[in-house]
Amino acid sequence: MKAILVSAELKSSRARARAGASTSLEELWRLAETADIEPVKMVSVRLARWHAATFIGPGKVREIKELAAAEGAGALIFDEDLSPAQQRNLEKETGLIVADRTRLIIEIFALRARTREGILQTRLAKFSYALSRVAGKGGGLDQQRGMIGGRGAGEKKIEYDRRTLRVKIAELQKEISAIKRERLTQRGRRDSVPMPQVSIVGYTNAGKSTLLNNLTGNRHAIYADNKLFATLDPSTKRVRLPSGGWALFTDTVGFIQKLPHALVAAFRATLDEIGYSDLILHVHNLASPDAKPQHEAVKAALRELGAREVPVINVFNKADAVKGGAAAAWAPVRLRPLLVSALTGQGVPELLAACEKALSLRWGEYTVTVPAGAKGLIKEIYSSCLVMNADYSREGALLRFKATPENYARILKKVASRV
Ligand SMILES: Nc1nc2c(ncn2[C@@H]2O[C@H](COP(=O)(O)OP(=O)(O)OP(=O)(O)O)[C@@H](O)[C@H]2O)c(=O)[nH]1
Ligand SMILES: [Mg+2]
Repeated sequence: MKAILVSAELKSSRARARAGASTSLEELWRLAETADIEPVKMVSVRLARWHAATFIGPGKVREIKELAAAEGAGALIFDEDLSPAQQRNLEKETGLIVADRTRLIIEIFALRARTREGILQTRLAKFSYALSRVAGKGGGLDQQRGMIGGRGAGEKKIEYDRRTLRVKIAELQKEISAIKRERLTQRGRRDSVPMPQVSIVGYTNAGKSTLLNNLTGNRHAIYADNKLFATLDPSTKRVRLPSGGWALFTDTVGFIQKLPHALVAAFRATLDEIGYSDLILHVHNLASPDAKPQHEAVKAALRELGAREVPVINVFNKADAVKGGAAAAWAPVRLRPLLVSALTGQGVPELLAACEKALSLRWGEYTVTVPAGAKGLIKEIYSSCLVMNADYSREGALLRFKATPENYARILKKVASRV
């Protein structure tokens, strides 16, 4: 279906806000394409004031309706959130389907989710969004009628809708936490050796999945594509660090400006794990002219998730796609530029070295004598620690290694049970 994209701003808004609106509208264009909608025109309207009934006012509604007819468009998509009443009024007056950015993003998530957890989370976001739309006071006509003569039919229906949605939301939340628990115990079983956890985060399309594919040496391990929200479901891979130890890297859903709150809340079960990781890799797309606002949007999302305590390494990806100076124009890049290309592999060894260094800040140096015959335990130490020296004798192996204090405590316990 063809669609016209609309963004609105007040004439009094500052120039910088206006520049932001135009890139936001371009992003909306890509979002529409991702949802298999064919955008045909972008319209920015500047208003003296907001209009309660139709958001943009009768004059602009008429103009856009004519434009849609001329372009053969069947839908209008607004960059700003519309109230349920505004959406209804606009649909009535134009005869077109009217949606907003939030609804579009939720639809894309619904198209993209593959795992059971992702599908349930998207459904949860849909219901929460719907609930926020029936919960508003003074919204529909029916509701107003209900308010005059006691509990009218409209009000009863809204009460009913609200209750049904709440029940569904509670059911979904229960199911999601059950899946999360299951996932965590499975992972716990699989990785009885505690490895450091690294979360890869960043704006959608920054190259997170491509980077993890590069790190694992398998270009097709995770689906990566030039689409927004190509990957929604988290995947965790084992990655070898330069000195031989292993770490678990997790690629997850990307962020976007104005990410709907209902989605962040619904994906909480997945996103919370970022806050529990040992290190965050924040991947930036240097090839995007919006790298800086994207950086801010991701930082705001991390703050909202409460991941403030975790150390962050800023990674500037797609270095192959920018010519020399372009990257340096952006201030944070000058601080400590870790330029990489997930496509060509440029800068990846340096990135891994930086990860190891950051992770090893928590490591201590320990010496343990592993009794002879405990081959499995020695193997475990080699795979979860950084072994610096090993002396073998008849009594066993004297190992000097670096490890996290938790891992050392675990190893000591195992050694004690062998002697
Ligand atoms: N030129 C260039 N393109 C890259 C690089 N890394 C990724 N890309 C391309 O950028 C697009 C997005 O890459 P993804 O890895 O899917 O991005 P993502 O961050 O996982 O995106 P979402 O899953 O949508 O949030 C793909 O077309 C990649 O081929 C790079 O270093 N250089
Ligand atoms: Mg991805």
